[in-house]
Amino acid sequence: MPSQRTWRIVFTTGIVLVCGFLIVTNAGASSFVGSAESEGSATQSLAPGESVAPPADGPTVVSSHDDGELLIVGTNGTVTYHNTTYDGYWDVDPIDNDSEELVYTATERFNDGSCSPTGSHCIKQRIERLNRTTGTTTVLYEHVQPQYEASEWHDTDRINDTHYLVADMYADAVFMVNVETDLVVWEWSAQTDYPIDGGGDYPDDWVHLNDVERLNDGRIMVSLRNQDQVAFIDPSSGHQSNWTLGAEDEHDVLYEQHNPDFIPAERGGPAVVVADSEQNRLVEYQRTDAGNWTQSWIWTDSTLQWPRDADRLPNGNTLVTDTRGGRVLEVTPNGSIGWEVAVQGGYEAERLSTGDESIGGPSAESADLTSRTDTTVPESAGPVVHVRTTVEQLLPNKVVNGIANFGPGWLRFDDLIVGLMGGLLLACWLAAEWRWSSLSFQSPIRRD
Ligand SMILES: [Ca+2]
Ligand SMILES: [Ca+2]
Ligand SMILES: [Ca+2]
Ligand SMILES: [Ca+2]
Repeated sequence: MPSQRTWRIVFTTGIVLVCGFLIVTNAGASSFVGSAESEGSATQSLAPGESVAPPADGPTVVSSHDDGELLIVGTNGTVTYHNTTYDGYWDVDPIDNDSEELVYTATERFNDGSCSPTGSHCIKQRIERLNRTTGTTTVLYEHVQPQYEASEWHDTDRINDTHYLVADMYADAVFMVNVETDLVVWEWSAQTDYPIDGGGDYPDDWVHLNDVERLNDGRIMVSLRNQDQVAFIDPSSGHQSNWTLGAEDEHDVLYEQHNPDFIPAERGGPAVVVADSEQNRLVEYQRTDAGNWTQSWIWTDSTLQWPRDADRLPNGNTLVTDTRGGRVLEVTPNGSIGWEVAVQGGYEAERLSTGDESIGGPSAESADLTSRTDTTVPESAGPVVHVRTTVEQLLPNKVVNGIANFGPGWLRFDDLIVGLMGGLLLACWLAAEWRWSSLSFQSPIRRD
């Protein structure tokens, strides 16, 4: 039996190794531009203001709700704008082709009831406009709702100066509001066409309606994340079930997706490019003449984890927000990575000067994009990345992504596992010390 001294050396060594691992793997990470491992390149450790190569062809705006950040990264990787006013920043869009003006949704949670007449937990949903040259922000629309597990508005689609479509996460609905009069002029509720015993728990996080987009033909496309599908609504005749992409629990098509973008026939569609989040991949589906959807493109690599945005740019590149992979990257038509910047916990990104989302981008089929499904860790990656990725790939994606989402944005899966091992080691040490000591507990009550 090893002596107490030997056991103490073992415990001390174990805890020093755990601390050393956490320090080494997180060195260089800052709150918004941290470190990322990329295919075929060494680990980048970027501080705000450091540049990445090759340069992008325009500034990129990125939103995050992990730490509540809106930032703009210049063409050479320099952070030129950074705002942390609110708890969460979600969709951000350039206004038309004027990249000086942006519009975004931002949320602020109140747990003291100060924004609610009923005194309960509440959330302020805002649509704001930013002039990135002057830094001036203007609240266009503000709405207070009760706070649920997932109640933040994730997306708006600007129709014109006065009208906005809102993806109402709280009400599981989509509506168009006149932001000058505050009047809602049109609304579609998911309850009209979907049973409440599908999706997530009703009413807490039933649909998780996370994206809305008005198509050129006037139809509205919405993403019903918890139903694993993208739905099409005709404002006059209603839900078009023969257009639905995906189906509940058909995870080989879509699995709790984010940010679908419609590519119309004039740019090689109809097609929908989408971040298939729980499958750790980006996919595109092409609409056939027979009225079916067929997969026309797929892209993933060993780093991609819970992506939540994919914008097809006019040059055929795809701008990707890799939320838990910790980066925003650009995938080129031949499937390689053309540009990359390390961003922890991003929600979505826009390349300014290329328009809103995938507007102007060609379909994968018409641009003959090369797919990629290889998730082999590159030789150049360090041993920590090899071990982490191997463990992650052995577990279901939903488990790994769920654990990653449980902690703060910078916390990686391996940090959590190693941290838990460290905590267990410490608990064993304390238990052993108590057993070795002469301490004993006795009841404060004595019975004569
Ligand atoms: Ca956007
Ligand atoms: Ca939008
Ligand atoms: Ca979209
Ligand atoms: Ca985008």
